[in-house]
Amino acid sequence: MSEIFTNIPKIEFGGADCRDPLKFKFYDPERVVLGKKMSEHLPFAMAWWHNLGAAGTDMFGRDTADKSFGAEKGTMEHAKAKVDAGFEFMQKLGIRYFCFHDVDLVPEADDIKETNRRLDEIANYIAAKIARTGIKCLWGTANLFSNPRYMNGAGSTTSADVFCFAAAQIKKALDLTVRFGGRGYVFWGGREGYETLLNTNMKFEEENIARLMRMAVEYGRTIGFTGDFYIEPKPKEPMKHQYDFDAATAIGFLRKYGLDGDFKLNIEANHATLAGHTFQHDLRVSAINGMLGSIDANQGDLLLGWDTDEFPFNVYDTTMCMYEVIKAGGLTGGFNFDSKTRRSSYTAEDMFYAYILGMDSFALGLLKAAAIIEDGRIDGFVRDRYASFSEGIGKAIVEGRTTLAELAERAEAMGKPELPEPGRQEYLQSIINSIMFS
Ligand code: XLS
Ligand code: NI
Ligand code: NI
Repeated sequence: MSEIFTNIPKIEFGGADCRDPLKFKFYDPERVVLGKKMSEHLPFAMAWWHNLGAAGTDMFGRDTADKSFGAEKGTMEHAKAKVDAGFEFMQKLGIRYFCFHDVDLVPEADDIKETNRRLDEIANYIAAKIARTGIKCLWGTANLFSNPRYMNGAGSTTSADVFCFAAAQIKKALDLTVRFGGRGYVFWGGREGYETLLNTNMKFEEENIARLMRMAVEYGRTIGFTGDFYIEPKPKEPMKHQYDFDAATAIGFLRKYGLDGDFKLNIEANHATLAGHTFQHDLRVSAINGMLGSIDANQGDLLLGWDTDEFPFNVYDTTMCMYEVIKAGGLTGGFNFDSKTRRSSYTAEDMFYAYILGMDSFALGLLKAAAIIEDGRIDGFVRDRYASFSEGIGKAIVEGRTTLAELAERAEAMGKPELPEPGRQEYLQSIINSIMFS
């Protein structure tokens, strides 16, 4: 196998002032931050579908990038060329994980038996690369949204036969995930939702999704999958209403159906913002519920209402993300770049520039989040803000030693409370800026 990205060297750390576009400015894998190497804080993953598949096609135009990697598209030679390109790409960037859908790996055949045979063939090829490089799978998943049979969803489909095909794809994708050493298995409910209640039994669809997930857990545990299952919430797109709207909704669903012991969440930045939240909000909701598992690292455009899957650039967001991750004690999963280059960034260099941007944005976010934590003013402020609950009546409330009537009596005796302490948002934001730009 010959080198594919011949004009790209191994990407090394160059430092913030370095002008070489093929060097990291902030990601220095060996650098120790809060007692851990950067590379351990940041288990990055390459998304097979965007990096090796997406070639710039949008609703209005065809491919701009050439992702043939020297082979004819739609063939097993091309599937293998993608493996070669992917592993070379990851090695050159020092990325240790990848994420995949079943049909990212091979061209899908009409008959599922043939698709599975192709998957076995490519799995042997990938397993050999894994053995040689030590690069592993972060998570796998089944694409249960592209094929026309999933027009009404997979778990939420109206057809029991289609439900069987969803089960078959999940079973195979779990086999592959285990074979590739995967840490997790993702359910993104691509079409698990609806367009109109005039034709939809919402309760039944949700129950069926839970049935499919329960069967997946049962099967996964019998084949030795010890990692986490993840739901990846998203409020809409492609469906108008998607059942896993956001972190809070997904957590409620998992608890309702008793799946919370086996599942955590995979939070995607762009999905959180589509749900009308900040990325940090959905990370916090996950973390305080013990459900923060993995992250799909990208960013959206707040002026656009869809999943633009841009490479992470906004360092305020990566900083607040890393602040949440550090406080949660790290991830059991990692940071998957569910991101694609813009349509006019169509060269191989652009693929590398994009990952350098994303990795640097998270490295910088890590450094700044560590600085915020070490500085202590933000954490101290939040802690002190609730001081009235540490003593007197506040303590009695927290410890459950009082009643509504007692509190009402106390309020009446006071007549009128003092205003709460100021929230000081602007002061706190200026602290963040002074840390960000020092
Ligand atoms: C789409 C999702 C998808 C999942 C994997 O919006 O982000 O790419 O991550 O199916
Ligand atoms: Ni995603
Ligand atoms: Ni997405």
